[in-house]
Amino acid sequence: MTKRYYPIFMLGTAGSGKTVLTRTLYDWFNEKKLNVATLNLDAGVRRLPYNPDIDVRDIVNIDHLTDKLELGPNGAMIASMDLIATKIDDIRSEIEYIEPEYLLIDTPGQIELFAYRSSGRLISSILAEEGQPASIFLIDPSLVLRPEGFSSILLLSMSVNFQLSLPQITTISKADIIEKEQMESLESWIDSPETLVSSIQSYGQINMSQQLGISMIELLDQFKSTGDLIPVSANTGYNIDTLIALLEREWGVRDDFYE
Ligand SMILES: Nc1nc2c(ncn2[C@@H]2O[C@H](COP(=O)(O)OP(=O)(O)OP(=O)(O)O)[C@@H](O)[C@H]2O)c(=O)[nH]1
Ligand SMILES: [Mg+2]
Repeated sequence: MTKRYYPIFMLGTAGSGKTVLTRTLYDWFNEKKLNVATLNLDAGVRRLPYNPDIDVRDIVNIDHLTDKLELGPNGAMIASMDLIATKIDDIRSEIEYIEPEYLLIDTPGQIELFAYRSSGRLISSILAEEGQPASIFLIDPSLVLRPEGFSSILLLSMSVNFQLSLPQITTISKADIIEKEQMESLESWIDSPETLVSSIQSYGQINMSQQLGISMIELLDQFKSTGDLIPVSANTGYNIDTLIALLEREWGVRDDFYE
């Protein structure tokens, strides 16, 4: 492994934009002439907008697995993750051969596969252990239209952080399609947990589920979960520099980013 090795894990719910962000960040590092590579961990993906340097589809053929084990699509993804975990030494050898300084790791759509099953956690810990890892958790804006959704997804992000123990930056993806009104709500929820609480309270008499929501928000506030939450757009490049600056902060400032 190179002395400086920064694995960056893309995490998030299905369709949140992990793959497109992998491509955008790859271009960003490449333009700065930094030594960057990509690793696709999604055995089920059909087409990628980047050309992965390392690709688990070379190890696992999801269609063969589905037929051989007579599995449904989710079962096949679980089996593929287990199979990848058994081949993790091959992936490590490929990384050692390529010697990237920055490795962008695109994870499969179903977050529970990667963050909650032991095979996913094993893969992440092995890829992280020899470098200075960071992770980006993407929140799909369509899931955070209401305060309940916003709090729940932040809790998911916190839970993933707890599972994987990776330094984590949380972003709201696809900022280019967030309507002005939604952005204003999001900004007010990010800036002040009290606004979130009052949005939940505004529904009328406090019932059990609202009380649960308020307790969740207090927990999120306690751990400063909205601290660095930023909207980004992989399509337009909006806030990508800020995202890199947050990654940089995890690693310690590096002058060559801005040469
Ligand atoms: N408008 C907009 N659309 C985006 C952006 N990023 C991703 N998308 C779209 O969102 C959809 C899902 O993007 P992906 O990058 O495949 O998401 P993913 O998280 O990798 O998806 P899975 O791996 O299937 O879970 C695609 O239709 C993308 O074109 C963005 O910044 N803006
Ligand atoms: Mg993807």
